[in-house]
Amino acid sequence: MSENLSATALPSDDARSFSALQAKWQRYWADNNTFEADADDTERPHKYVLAMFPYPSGDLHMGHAENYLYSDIVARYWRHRGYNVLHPIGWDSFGLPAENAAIRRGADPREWTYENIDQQKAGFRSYGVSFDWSRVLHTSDPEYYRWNQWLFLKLYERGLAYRKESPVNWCPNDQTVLANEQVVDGRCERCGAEVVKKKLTQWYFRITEYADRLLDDLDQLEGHWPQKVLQMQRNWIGRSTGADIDFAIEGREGVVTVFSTRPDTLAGATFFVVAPDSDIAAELAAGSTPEVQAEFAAYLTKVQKQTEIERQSTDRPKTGVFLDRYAVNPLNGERLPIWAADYVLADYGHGAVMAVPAHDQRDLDFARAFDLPVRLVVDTTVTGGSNEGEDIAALHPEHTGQALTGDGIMVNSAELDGLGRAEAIAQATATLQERGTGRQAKNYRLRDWLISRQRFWGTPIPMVHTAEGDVVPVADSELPVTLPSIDGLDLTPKGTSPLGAAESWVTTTDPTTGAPARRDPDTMDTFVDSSWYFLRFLSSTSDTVAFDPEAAAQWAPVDFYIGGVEHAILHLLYARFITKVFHDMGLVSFNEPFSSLINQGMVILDGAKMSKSKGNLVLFHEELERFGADALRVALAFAGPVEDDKDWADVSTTGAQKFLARALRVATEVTSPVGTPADGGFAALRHDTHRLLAEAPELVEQTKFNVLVARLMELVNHTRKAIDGEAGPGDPAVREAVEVLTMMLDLVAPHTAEEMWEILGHEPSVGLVEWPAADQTLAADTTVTTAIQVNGKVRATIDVPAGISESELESRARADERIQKALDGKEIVRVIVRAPKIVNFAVKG
Ligand code: ANZ
Repeated sequence: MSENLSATALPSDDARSFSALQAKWQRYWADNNTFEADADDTERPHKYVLAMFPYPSGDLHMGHAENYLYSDIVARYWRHRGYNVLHPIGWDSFGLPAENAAIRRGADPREWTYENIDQQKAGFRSYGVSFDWSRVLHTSDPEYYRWNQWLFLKLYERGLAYRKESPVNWCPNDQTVLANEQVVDGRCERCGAEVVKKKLTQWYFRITEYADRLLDDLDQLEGHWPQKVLQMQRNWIGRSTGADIDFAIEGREGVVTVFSTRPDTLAGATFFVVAPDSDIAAELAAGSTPEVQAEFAAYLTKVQKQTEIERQSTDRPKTGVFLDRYAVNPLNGERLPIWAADYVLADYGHGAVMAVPAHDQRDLDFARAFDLPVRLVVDTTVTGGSNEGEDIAALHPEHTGQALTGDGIMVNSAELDGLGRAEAIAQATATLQERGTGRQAKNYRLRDWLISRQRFWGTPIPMVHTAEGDVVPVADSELPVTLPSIDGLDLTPKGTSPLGAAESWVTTTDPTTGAPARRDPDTMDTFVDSSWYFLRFLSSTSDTVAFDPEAAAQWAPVDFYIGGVEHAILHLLYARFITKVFHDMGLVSFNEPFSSLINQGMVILDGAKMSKSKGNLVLFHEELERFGADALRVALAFAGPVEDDKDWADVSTTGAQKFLARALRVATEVTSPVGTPADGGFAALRHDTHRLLAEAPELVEQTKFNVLVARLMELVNHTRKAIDGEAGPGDPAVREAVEVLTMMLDLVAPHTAEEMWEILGHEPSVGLVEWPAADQTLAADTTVTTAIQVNGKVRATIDVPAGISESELESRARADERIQKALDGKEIVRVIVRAPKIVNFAVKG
């Protein structure tokens, strides 16, 4: 046995003894690489446990303490169940905060980033998290981002990475583009500045090609991911089904297509609307009168200042410009006046709509504002209709201002008359298809993923611009394209990438001809880095592959993934997309990266979110120093259900410390030798021990960590009583109870558990010891009825556990009110206890 700290430092309510104990075991784990996954062991079943990797924003905070505690509990649990467990850690270390900090300090983003990473690494070590430290990765290392570049080129080869000019979300403060996902309520997700639209040429990943699979495969995750996250993903992808319908335009060659979910209502179209900021609007206006051109230009300027949210909100007056042009209804040849109006968006569907005011509220509002006709084509008052039995004349939208969007039968629609909605849609689509003026279509809210950023601190895009204006890939052998030094570079945002000014870096040669060329100066969105990092952990040191498909077959997908709900859309959607691409490349056999997902709640203080600006931060390292890692871990685990927010004001770290001291003390009091069989030991305690063994797996697998801690506290109490009472410290059931307690305590308080294990006479590490199976007979909750007699006469009966001890039974009998009455004023001469059936008090007087 090595130095036995607890012998001298007990009782351990004193934080210093905990800190000595922490240092001892953290050194042991580091020296022995205790928690490395065994890459060569294919015998044992595998578990891949992962918490979303951290951004190195400074010291670890209480949110980290919570998140990585949970993944640690799960990782430790599966080791105790005999699994080969992978629980890796890395850093998502590219991104704007490092760059902004570097600009403020006039320093290199590398310095800030790697200093913070070192600090967080030390934090995790002193928190006792059982990571596999041999697989650490940092996305800002060339060894990592080289594979981002490889991924980019693979996507490019497959036609999934492309460049195009389009209106993009532009953050005027950060001076960079944002993906749609990074715009929240019209504002930059990072800095809160109002986002504007700007036309730029950018790189995109064609995620829309995977829209159907991204949507349909969510069904596989039902019951394994939070319902809320599944719904958010579904809404984000936003699939609509309907038809594309082609409209000819008078005085113009070719057609303009609209997407409609209601092709059945085509006969009810009374006008046509184009998005003011679409190419077609500009073209139609240009072909119109000078007055229209002027009015349109003024309107467009106004519209461009609006956010998408404003444009879509329904409670503002409708505005628009009549372009003095006409579209032709492909069904009946009717002329439809064309308007440009901001409620139609340029980048949804085709940026144009056929307006059916009777049955679409937005169109109706517009028609009423500009006095356009409203023609009813669905009668919703018929039997089975949405307004069954009402008067259709009274319901006419022209008068009520309420569009009739419900079900009914078709009217005023020639051959469709009399059909219900589904048949009418099918029939209308078939007719359009026959005539070659329409076809079935699906439409998505999901847009392609804009991945280029005009910033320094990210993965350089591995493409080269030739003198001829071609854009060609960097040869694979030339990877990585590493970031240059920042010497002489101005990183302040200017709207173009700072890399463009690194002349010697930008200057390169055309990989095929050797002619002078220039590197693409943009870097990748950091969500590219995190879209596949969980696979890199499988081969984090390889310089020949991004990840080894065989290792992926062994370990992936991730069995247990945990992180904040703020990643419900962005990160998870991108990771799902890239996984599907890898699947199509034949690199992985699965379609979904994360088999189960948990969103933990937040750690708050006095009901409010903690923040630096509010000055209500609870600092991780301060809590750690004051209470020790184990007490912090126990307090957090005990604080409530995983998904709930935890108010630090209600969390008892001192209570946790006391519990740990009690646990440690019972371990020191066990006197039976190692290996003593528990058979015949104190029955009540054996029952408690085996009931916990039977219950614990379900508690952990259902992430009810708080309940598990409560059970451990009970077992400590029961053991304490057994030691002090009838059983005594030498009873083999006491050793059994303390050993089981130690193996389970390891999930939440690993330092204390290691120490107890050693005190009990075992070799470390308890973290690798398999839990014994519960003896179901001992665990069973059988109760029997005991008769309590006074001088041989039954005065009461009580139900007790079959394995109850004699002392326990006697004290329960004494506690019974009826017995207390019967004994009142009498002297007890003798107590006869025959557990569990009879208690008899012999009394005098
Ligand atoms: C005619 C019609 C009649 C429509 C009717 C609806 C009801 P979701 O379900 O969100 O996909 N639309 C198409 N492109 C648009 C754009 N770029 N900007 C604004 N609105 C657009 O919505 C599809 C419906 O939204 C389409 O179906 C179209 O209006 C409109 F009784 O076509 B509908």
